[in-house]
Amino acid sequence: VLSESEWQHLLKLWEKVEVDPSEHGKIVLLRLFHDNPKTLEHFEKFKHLKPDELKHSEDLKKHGNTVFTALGKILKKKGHHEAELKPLALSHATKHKIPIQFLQDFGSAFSHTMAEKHPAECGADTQAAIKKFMDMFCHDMAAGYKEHGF
Ligand code: 89R
Repeated sequence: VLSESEWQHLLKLWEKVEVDPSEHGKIVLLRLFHDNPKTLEHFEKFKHLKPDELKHSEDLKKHGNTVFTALGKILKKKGHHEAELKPLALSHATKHKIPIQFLQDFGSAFSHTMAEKHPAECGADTQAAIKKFMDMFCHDMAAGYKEHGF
């Protein structure tokens, strides 16, 4: 469970992210594909692109926006995100078949990207809050996965 001050740190960071969610989403996804190339294999629309094409893909920006818009909606619920997570757990477990480990890798890529892009908003307190939030997200997604037998 996150404290009110931890949520406030995250919401303050998110104000920076929201200036350009597609660019933030793209950078985090590129980092994820680099750190764990298996994650890229799940994307029919990206897996055949060359590294340079991927880097400049408008479609990847679009997907970055999709992911970050969803993540922002979840974050703003400050833990009361059951309604938002339900469909996401369903699609990622049964349709996309994404292992929970990949969600954890996403959390690391997200945290590293934020520390790099927004050092002023990413002090030790905020970094700890990011980790807690991502752990909570993965834990709750895993519970949703279990309901669907994945
Ligand atoms: C894969 C994490 C995450 C991770 C996919 C992964 C794309 C929000 C991976 C398409 C794939 C593949 C698709 C299909 C997809 O379907 O619910 O169009 N994700 C779609 O062919 C996350 C996280 C969030 C998130 C969404 C939304 C959609 C979607 C919204 C569209 C609607 C739907 C966690 C931060 C594996 C590489 C909020 C990860 F690596 F992190 F585990 N998605 N996705 N995703 Fe995915």
